[in-house]
Amino acid sequence: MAQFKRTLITTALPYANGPLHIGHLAGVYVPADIYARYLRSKKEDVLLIGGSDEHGVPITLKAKNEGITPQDVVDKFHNLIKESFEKLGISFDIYSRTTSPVHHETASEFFRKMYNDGKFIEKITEQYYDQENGQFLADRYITGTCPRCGYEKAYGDQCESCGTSLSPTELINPTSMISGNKPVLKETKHWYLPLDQYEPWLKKWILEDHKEWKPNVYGQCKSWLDSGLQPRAVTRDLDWGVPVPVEGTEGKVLYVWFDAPIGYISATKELTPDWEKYWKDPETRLLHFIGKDNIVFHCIIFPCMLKAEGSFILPDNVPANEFLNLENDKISTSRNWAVWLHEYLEDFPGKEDVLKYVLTANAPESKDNDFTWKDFQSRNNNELVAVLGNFVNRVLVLTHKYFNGEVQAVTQLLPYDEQALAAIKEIRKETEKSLESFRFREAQKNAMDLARLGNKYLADEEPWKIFKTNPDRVKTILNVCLQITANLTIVLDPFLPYSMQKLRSYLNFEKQEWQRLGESDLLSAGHKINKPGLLFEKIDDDTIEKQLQKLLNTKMENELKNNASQPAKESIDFDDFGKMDIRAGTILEAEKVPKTRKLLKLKIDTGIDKRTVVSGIAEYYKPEELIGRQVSILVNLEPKKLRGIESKGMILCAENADGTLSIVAPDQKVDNGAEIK
Ligand code: B3M
Ligand code: ZN
Repeated sequence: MAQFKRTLITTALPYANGPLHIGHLAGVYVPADIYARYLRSKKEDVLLIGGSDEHGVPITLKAKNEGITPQDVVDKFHNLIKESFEKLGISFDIYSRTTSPVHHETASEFFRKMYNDGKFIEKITEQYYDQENGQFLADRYITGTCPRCGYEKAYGDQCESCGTSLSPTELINPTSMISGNKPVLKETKHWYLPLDQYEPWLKKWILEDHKEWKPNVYGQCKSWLDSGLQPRAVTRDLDWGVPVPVEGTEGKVLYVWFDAPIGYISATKELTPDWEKYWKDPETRLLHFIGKDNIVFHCIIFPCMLKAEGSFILPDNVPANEFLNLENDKISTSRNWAVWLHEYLEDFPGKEDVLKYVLTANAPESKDNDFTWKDFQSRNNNELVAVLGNFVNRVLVLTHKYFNGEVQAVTQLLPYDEQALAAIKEIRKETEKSLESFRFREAQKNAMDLARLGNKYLADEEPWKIFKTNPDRVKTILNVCLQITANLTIVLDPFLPYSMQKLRSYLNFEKQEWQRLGESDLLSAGHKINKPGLLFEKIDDDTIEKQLQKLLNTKMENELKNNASQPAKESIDFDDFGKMDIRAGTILEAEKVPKTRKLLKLKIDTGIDKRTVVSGIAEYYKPEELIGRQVSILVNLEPKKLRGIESKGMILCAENADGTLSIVAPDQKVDNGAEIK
């Protein structure tokens, strides 16, 4: 790796049209934060850049649906997102937004430079247009059937079912999202970035010069490059976005994926007058933290933009993650299948680090991964509480108990003590190696090994058993344990920043730089520690049950929505209807059919006869409450044997979308045998 003077870390800008969920965190922000904190603790020059992506069609559609302006939408979510990040402790140097004036200027300037340098091609093409609304239908304003997989709700820019990126004219049966009408084709002029011209350069830059990129990233780039690149339109006919900074282009804006990555530059500009040093000096290492659906934009399109503009550096690495699932199901905003960050922060105050820890332990680094509440609970209880918390607590409590909270000088180091202290350096090496190669789950595991080591050392040495007979030995044991504890505050700080801050306050110990990790005299003899509190608390079953229940409710709501009403059946004539002989009848007897959950055996006076009917309503009615009730019964239905009982006719019921039943009966008492028609 070349020697770099500084690192600029960017994180994908979340769309400001919804709150953040654990998928965003695990994929992008938690790993980026760990890395930034690590570099800061090494006293390196590093910036962590974030912001909201506030343009794009989904935002305007949401505004339209809710009868508010796009600005209202982004204001609401930008603030919610920003605040949630702060509470979770994502240590952005700046969290900006793409509606900021600096961004509009920066993006315009970027486009203008490329335009003036002749880097675009201008094309007049036919695009879909909604005549009723007098509007071109860009990207998500249009839906239709995917030509690849047949999914009926594919968008104009992408099919979410098979993942292919599409252009609107490829859709079968295109429909306007605004009016529901079939759009017409109309000519319009746009500017295209000729990606095809950059293909040879990209092939060398990625496939040869960046073989070290993660296999999932490298592989995706390779398959894009292998299948050949096409020019891409970087402008749209829309009224929300950065206006195209060229005369005579009213009603056109920059494509959201053109302006959004420039947002990284704008945010840096807003942060520091020294921004050019981060973006133009080849000794800066630029890293993009993103999710896998953003790979093509950060590895191919944005680098082409940077290259074409000409004055900026290119990314050195793009450590993209795969997706996180939730309880074995794809996280989905529209299905509300997610753990929302703002809700987590409310439900689990003081447990910000726990979420980060679990998301890192399960990070979808090389393949999709699953978050489950049970795993969340067991990682908290069995790792954070039982290993880390337990070790630290015993060390601090024993130091108070035996030595009044004062660090004792080592009397004599035995081989086991030396071994334990030497292991800290090993752990440091391993943790660094994993961090430097963006393997954060492994890094966290390596760092936690120090707590495991401490726990084992303490359990092996059992100072409580020897204090009476050999207090000098206990001085050494606790000294070793306290040095391990002090080292923990360094090695775990990137992962568990709030908790390590707490631990430092228990130890009465200042924050240390990474370089000191491995020293065995971080706390000197005579140093007084404070009274400890609990670093972590157990999470009980009830708490987890509540979260699971919440998800279960979501699932049920979704099912209800999905089968809300059955579509109407084909029409019939009156004769068809007249064939059904439906009568009012009274239930005389009712009993459960043994060994069934749903069936009741009813004796009914139909006015014509007294007959037996078997009905599947046992889950909704108790036999005794049915006796004497009038019902509607289809009397000329072919008799049928159910569980050995001959059922003659059928009780009419209304069925809800969730399958629950309610008897349909005459509104007032009528004669048995009265015809229902
Ligand atoms: N807002 C897409 C996304 O959130 C997009 C990222 C922009 S990064 C410049 O997945
Ligand atoms: Zn498809």
